[in-house]
Amino acid sequence: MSELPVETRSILEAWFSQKPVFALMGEYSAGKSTLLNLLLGNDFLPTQVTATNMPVVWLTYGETRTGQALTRDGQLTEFDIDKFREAGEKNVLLLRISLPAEILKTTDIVDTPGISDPRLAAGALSFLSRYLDFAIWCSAANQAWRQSEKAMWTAMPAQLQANSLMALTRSDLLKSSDGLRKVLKRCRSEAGEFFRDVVPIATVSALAARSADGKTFDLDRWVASHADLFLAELNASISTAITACDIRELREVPKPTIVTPAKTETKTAPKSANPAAEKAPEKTTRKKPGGRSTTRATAKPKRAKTKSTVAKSETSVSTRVSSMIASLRELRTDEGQKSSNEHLNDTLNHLFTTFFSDLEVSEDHRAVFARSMLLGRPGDAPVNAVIVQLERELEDFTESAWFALDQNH
Ligand SMILES: Nc1nc2c(ncn2[C@@H]2O[C@H](COP(=O)(O)OP(=O)(O)OP(=O)(O)O)[C@@H](O)[C@H]2O)c(=O)[nH]1
Ligand SMILES: [Mg+2]
Repeated sequence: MSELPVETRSILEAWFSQKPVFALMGEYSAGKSTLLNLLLGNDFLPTQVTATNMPVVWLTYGETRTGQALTRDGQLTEFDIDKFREAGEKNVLLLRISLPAEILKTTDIVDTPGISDPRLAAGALSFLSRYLDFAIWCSAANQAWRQSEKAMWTAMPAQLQANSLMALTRSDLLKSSDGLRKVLKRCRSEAGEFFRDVVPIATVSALAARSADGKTFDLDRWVASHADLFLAELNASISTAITACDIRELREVPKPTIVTPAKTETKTAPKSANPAAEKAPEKTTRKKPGGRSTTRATAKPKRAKTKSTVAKSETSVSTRVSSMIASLRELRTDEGQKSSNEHLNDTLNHLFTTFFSDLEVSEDHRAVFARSMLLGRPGDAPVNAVIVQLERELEDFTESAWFALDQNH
């Protein structure tokens, strides 16, 4: 596909310069739009607006629902998003839609049409990759990481891959948690080098775990869908996208806050169903169009430099958790006085993903640990207070009766 005209590129550049942007990508019917609904927290879009025969849809924050169609030659035309089918015709490159969804205050999201022919996908989506911080590559867990997917994704630029996630969608269709573990292991081994991480998500179950108004949750179902792990990983990618921007001082973009159900209740009402939804700015001023940082998101996101890393496989879960507590104590001593909690956030991400990559860890442990880690995530709290809280969570976790029982199995 030929290079876009300069007018079109400068419009895309202007949009890209405002906020982090990530795309949902994957083959036909991989579950991209369903995942988008989960992230938006509401069915804001008319049905099928993101169906396969639609152009790329770029979602951004707006108090009211509005739509603009961008043609390849850089013409922008308003359209009624309830009549999106008409807008998708005629040389339209992408549709830009503003919606009042919390997550869009922090990041723009691009939904792409699923195309199973790698040659077509390369043409249809190649223009987009330079305007993305990362992508979530959706791959159906029951037939994950097919050759055609590999061909499409590995053609993407390495810097886009570095902070991207593979979402194993439809993970509920696998008959057992053992089945999921095997698929996860295979995908991490075969595709791990092309992604920051591979995470499962049973999107339909996660949607069902949340009430229609998005305010109450069936906690057990929510955790079983892996939604909390998935959202934590997504927030880590968004944080990296924000952090990697070297003009960060010019704007106050808060770290996304993970919102999870409260620990002690079985059903509760989190403040928001969305990641990255809290304390987001009403408007952002990253940089003028064309002034994008060149250092942004070019390197693989750093893993935290903890002094004691968590041992794998051969040690017991309790030893691993103790090691994590020790890591946190060291961090408390070394980092606690710093005003920035960036390093702590990195460390938590590291501990979190280390624990979850450990295939020896049982589902129950994962669920409890996920909650502990998420509750310990720093917001504006002083770093030391957050660490102390997290230490307590981990200690409670290892001292609980069921944990001891499980250890004796
Ligand atoms: N069981 C199950 N079904 C799912 C899940 N996620 C999506 N689906 C179903 O898969 C079908 C396709 O989902 P979509 O979200 O439209 O997929 P898509 O990738 O956007 O599809 P295209 O845009 O057409 O490429 C729908 O019937 C969804 O309900 C999941 O986690 N579990
Ligand atoms: Mg779709």
